[in-house]
Amino acid sequence: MRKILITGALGQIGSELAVRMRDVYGNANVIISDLKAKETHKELIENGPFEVIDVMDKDRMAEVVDKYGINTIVNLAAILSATGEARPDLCWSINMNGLYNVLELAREKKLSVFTPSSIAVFGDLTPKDSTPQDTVMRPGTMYGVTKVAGELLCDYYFHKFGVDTRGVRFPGLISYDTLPGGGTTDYAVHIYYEALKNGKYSSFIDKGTKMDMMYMPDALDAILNLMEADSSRLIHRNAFNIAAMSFDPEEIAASIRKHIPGFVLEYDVDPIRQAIADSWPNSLDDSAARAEWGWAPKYLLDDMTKDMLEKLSKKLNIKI
Ligand code: NAD
Ligand code: AKB
Repeated sequence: MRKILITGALGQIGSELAVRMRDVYGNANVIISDLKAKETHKELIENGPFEVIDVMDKDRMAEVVDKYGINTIVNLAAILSATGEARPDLCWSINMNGLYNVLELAREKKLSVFTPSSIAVFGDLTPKDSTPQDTVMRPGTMYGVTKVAGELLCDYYFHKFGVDTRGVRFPGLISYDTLPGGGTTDYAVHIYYEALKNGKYSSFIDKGTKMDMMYMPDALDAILNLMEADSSRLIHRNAFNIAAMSFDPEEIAASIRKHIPGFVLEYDVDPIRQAIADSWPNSLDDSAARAEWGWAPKYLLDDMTKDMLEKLSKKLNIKI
């Protein structure tokens, strides 16, 4: 039976992954942790074990691993792309040293590790459309640098020490539970909140800028399915391209207008996040993930929009 520790568990992915994993593995077998408890996640914290862990503190992480007999770490503690450009020092420090501590613990205590990579591993020299699984990776952001280095470090720990490391390159993730934490793709979440609250949204990403995106239920399936996949079939174990949909701000707005016809999209482009978006692919080729562990997303743009608006209108108590 798995005993899982999730770091950075109160963030956008972790807050939903924890619920899903507790359904699958049992509440007592999924230990969630973050820098501190958050009032917004009271229910999640009270539903099962919660521990305060800073991933920079390896001894504290080891103490929790021993306390619960952890055999798997899902490492979600990180600084994302936009915050990473504002604080490159912090981004390097947490993304690299945090992961290093997790991998060292995994080596010492024979644990499995899942840690997500990102479309941010790619850069200006990468083919933009149908970006291949194995291609040029010269990212232009500190976040991207840490994600490429993280993929390589996970490969190293697998080949050198036999640590069972796995990961996917997530595109921008869209969800209604927890707001995203300082990324470039965050506009595609904010747009749904603003469409419901104000009927309009001012996008910091420009018209015509396509990026790969995914609805959170598919992202959670990806984590669970890859973690449970047959190890002998995994050639690209730490760095699978996975894709679901690709759109620009006008296309997501058109999808929202099917439910909120008067929705107005305006632009107030942020040059920093725009430059990041311009350096990322338009769409990924995910054939390796499909072949090696059966990856298949369920949500396309219109399915996601319908579900997002239904769920958010309940959460915000706003009728469409
Ligand atoms: P998030 O910013 O929403 O959450 C990160 C969490 O980590 C936060 O709760 C934060 O408090 C915590 N944290 C920060 N520093 C920490 C530290 N030193 N010790 C312990 N916890 C710390 O991020 P997310 O969107 O949930 O992303 C999780 C992982 O998935 C990251 O590795 C990210 O790069 C990757 N990813 C996310 C997306 C996305 O669109 N959300 C896309 C690609 C990859
Ligand atoms: C970000 O925009 O930084 C993240 C990512 C794609 O890694 N959502």
